[in-house]
Amino acid sequence: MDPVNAWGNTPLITIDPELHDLVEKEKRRQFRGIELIASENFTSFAVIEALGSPLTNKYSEGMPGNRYYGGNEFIDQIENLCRSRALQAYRLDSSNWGVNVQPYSGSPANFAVYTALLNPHDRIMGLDLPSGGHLTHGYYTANGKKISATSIYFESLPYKVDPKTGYIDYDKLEEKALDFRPKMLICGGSSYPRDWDYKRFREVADKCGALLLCDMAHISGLVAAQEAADPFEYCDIVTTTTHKSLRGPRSGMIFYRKGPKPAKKGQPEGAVYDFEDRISFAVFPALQGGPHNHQIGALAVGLKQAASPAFKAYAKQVRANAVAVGNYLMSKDYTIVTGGTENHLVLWDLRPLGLTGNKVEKLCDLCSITLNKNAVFGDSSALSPGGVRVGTPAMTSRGLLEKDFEQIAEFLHRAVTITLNIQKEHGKLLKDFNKGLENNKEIEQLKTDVEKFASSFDMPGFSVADMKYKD
Ligand code: DSN
Repeated sequence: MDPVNAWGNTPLITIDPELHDLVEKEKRRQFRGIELIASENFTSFAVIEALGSPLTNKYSEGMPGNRYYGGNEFIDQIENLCRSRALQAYRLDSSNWGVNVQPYSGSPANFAVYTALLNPHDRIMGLDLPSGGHLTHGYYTANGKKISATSIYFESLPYKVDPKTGYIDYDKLEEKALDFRPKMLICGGSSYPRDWDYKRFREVADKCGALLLCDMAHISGLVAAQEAADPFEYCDIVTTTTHKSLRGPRSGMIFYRKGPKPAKKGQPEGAVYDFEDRISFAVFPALQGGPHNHQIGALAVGLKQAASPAFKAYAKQVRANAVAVGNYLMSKDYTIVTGGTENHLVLWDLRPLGLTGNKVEKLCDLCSITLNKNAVFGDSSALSPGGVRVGTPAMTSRGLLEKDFEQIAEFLHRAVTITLNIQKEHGKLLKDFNKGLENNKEIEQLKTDVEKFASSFDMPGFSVADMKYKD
């Protein structure tokens, strides 16, 4: 083979067997495990095909029709297709709403919104991380350590959930907001199992003159399928990732209002939204370079799939499956934050059992169940959170129904029982606890049962028959 073909057209397995082997191992892990991380999903073969396409080769700084590089006639069409599908997915009229599909993911999308619409040190309010909020909504620790860049460059004051009910305390939020007078109020979270009262957020935002941003990343698939309340009705800006419940590639989007502002007291007649130029300028050139065109192309495909009736059925099933997990765990007398769920996740408070999320996460990992430790309000340390988050989007993409999720909940019950037994026998200290994990027959049996169960379901995105490691 000539040098160009030898370098450029030889398959991965030949060029880099080491990396190929690791990809095959990861495919096996995904196929044989139970994936319960609430922010993860399995995307489709078509999306992966677009992600792995030569669209990755092209630079296209700027916006469609106005680029800093030549050769963008097809990239322009792809980005425009993606933008119009994004508006369609959320039933938005292009005269009132626009969308930027260039953010690399959710955190850059949020930071672009702040860069566009705030000045350094402006005040913002978002849901506190231990209450289920996201880092990028302004998190800093109880002793004032600024963790998120949002809290470094802006002044943030969190609102919280009611410690008794686990629901957002809207009255307290309003009281705090009227004192703090944020320039931006943020709704949306990472581990909040209930829907959002956007109307109430709007009222609070209006009372203190704040912009209202919704980060709908976790529930964007549910919103598209109308299986969750619609943030577009009340918010000024909506950001999202695209790989969670929306089931697309990893990427980010920013939706913004445009056109005339609704008439309001104290506002000049004929006022129009000025978000569009400010947001595109913040995404590029302020924060990002070339858009990732392979992501944008793949997102266009994911959005097309999300517009199908099958996606509506999927989103409905995601919620039904989360309810099934919550009900099963509560039937075993476990504590589920807010006593249930209205979306794709269940937040399991392990503190009444005397367990930490770390230990349960670790034990589940050993049994091929993937979930994550998660703070529960009232936790004193973010490093040792008191709960785990259980999400249903990924396994629902593999076709699992309520009865299958009851089986998953039964596996989780076994995992927690084993964790408790090990802690009782070996002690709470991690180094002692870890000894109980070695050569543990119950863990081995659970792993066998989990893998047998998981591998009986279909796998989107890649061919099981072609996998190098199947068992
Ligand atoms: N990492 C995501 C999550 O797990 O919720 C949020 O960015």
